[in-house]
Amino acid sequence: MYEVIGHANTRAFRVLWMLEELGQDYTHRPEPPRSAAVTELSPLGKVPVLLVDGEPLTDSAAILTYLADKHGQFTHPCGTLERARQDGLTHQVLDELDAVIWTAARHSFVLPKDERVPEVKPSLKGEFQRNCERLAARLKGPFLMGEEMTVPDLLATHCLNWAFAAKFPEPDAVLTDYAKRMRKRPAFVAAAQKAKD
Ligand SMILES: N[C@@H](CCC(=O)N[C@@H](CS)C(=O)NCC(=O)O)C(=O)O
Repeated sequence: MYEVIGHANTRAFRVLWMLEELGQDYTHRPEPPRSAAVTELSPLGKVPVLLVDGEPLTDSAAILTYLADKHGQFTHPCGTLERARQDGLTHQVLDELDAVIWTAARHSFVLPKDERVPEVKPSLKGEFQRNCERLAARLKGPFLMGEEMTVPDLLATHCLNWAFAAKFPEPDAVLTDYAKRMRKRPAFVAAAQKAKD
């Protein structure tokens, strides 16, 4: 019933990890972004795409939220204050971590060569470090929301790993320890294996 489109070394990793956490069956098609197969399913040509009974869903945060709501795990219920706080954290991670690393990636290899401004990267690295401190200040327990792992934990851990691979400065001990703990989860390890297959 679920098919994940996009290589595990892209944001598709987030969806693979969530499906592993949920113990759901899925198939995986590691199609590259902007390929004909992806563009047919997603108007922007971006990955991940999740096919649910053949129906395409796009955007990793929307997909994780859908899966969490549908299976009643890794989320607070809709319409609660806790859910609004959880969604606030999701947006904080997207605005302050994802967007900053993505801008660095765009100016490294995504944009056409004549549109890249590599000089922006030191500024992005500084901004990322400050934003990590702001996220660490909101860490309430073993997970961002406290005792329960929720959608923003998957997004934040993925961003921290991505930043590490992109040679961004290491965040402070609080977030580094958090990311190390998250990476040890069996579902994370199973999803990471997909990147090596
Ligand atoms: N907000 C989207 C971003 C998706 C995205 O930009 N994916 C990258 C791969 S990680 C991509 O497909 N890039 C191709 C492009 O920008 O044209 C999400 O979280 O799914």
